[in-house]
Amino acid sequence: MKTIYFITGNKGKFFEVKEKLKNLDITVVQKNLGYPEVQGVSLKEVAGYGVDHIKKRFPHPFIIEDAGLFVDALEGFPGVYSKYVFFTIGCKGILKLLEDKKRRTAIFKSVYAYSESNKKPLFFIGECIGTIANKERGEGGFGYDPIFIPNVVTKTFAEMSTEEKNTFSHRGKALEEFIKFLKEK
Ligand code: ITT
Repeated sequence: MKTIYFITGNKGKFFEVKEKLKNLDITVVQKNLGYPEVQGVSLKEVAGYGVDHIKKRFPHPFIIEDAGLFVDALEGFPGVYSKYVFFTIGCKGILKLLEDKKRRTAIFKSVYAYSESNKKPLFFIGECIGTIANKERGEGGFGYDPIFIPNVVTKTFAEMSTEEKNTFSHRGKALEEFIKFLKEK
C-alpha cells in the first residue's frame, strides 16, 4: 500500500482527507512539519512556495493544501488572509463585518499540491459557493464551518458529518480531482 504524507498542522483538514480517500489503496499520514506561508499571493502560489520549501527537506510523496474563505461583500476578504483573520477576529468578527450587509454570498476555495521527488508539483482545485449565516451554528468541523452554508442546502458545514461536508466542500471537490489523478496513474 502506498503512503502519501499530508503536511499540515490542521487536524480538521486531515480527518476530511482521510475520510475522502478511505476507499483507495493508499495510507494518508499527517506530518506537521510546518512551512512558510507567503502572504499576499494567490492560494496556488502559497502552495507552490510550500512545496519548494518542503521538498528540500522531505524525500517522500506528499500533499499540502492552502484554503481560504472569500466573502463577496468584503471584496474577497479574508481570502488569502483567512488563517490570520480566523485567529484574530474569528467567525464573530466576520459576522460583525457583515452585520448591515444584505449580500452574504461567499466562496470557499481549496488548492492541493501533490509532490513526488524529481517531478513538478501537480495542483488540484476545488470551490464551494455558499452564503454566510446570520449566526454561528453547529458543533462539527473547524474554522469558519459554523458560519458557512453551501448552496443547495440550509445547514452550515459545522452541522454536517465529515462525509456530508466532503460531498459539498471545496476540499471534497479538489480531492475528487486528486482521486481521478491517482486512479489514472
Ligand atoms: P495548514 O497547516 O494545512 O496550512 P491551516 O489551518 O493553516 O492549515 P489554511 O491556511 O489552508 O489552513 O486555511 C486558512 C484558514 O481557513 C484556516 O485557518 C481555517 O480556519 C480556514 N479554513 C480552511 N478550510 C476550511 C474549511 O473547510 N472549513 C472552515 N474553515 C476553513
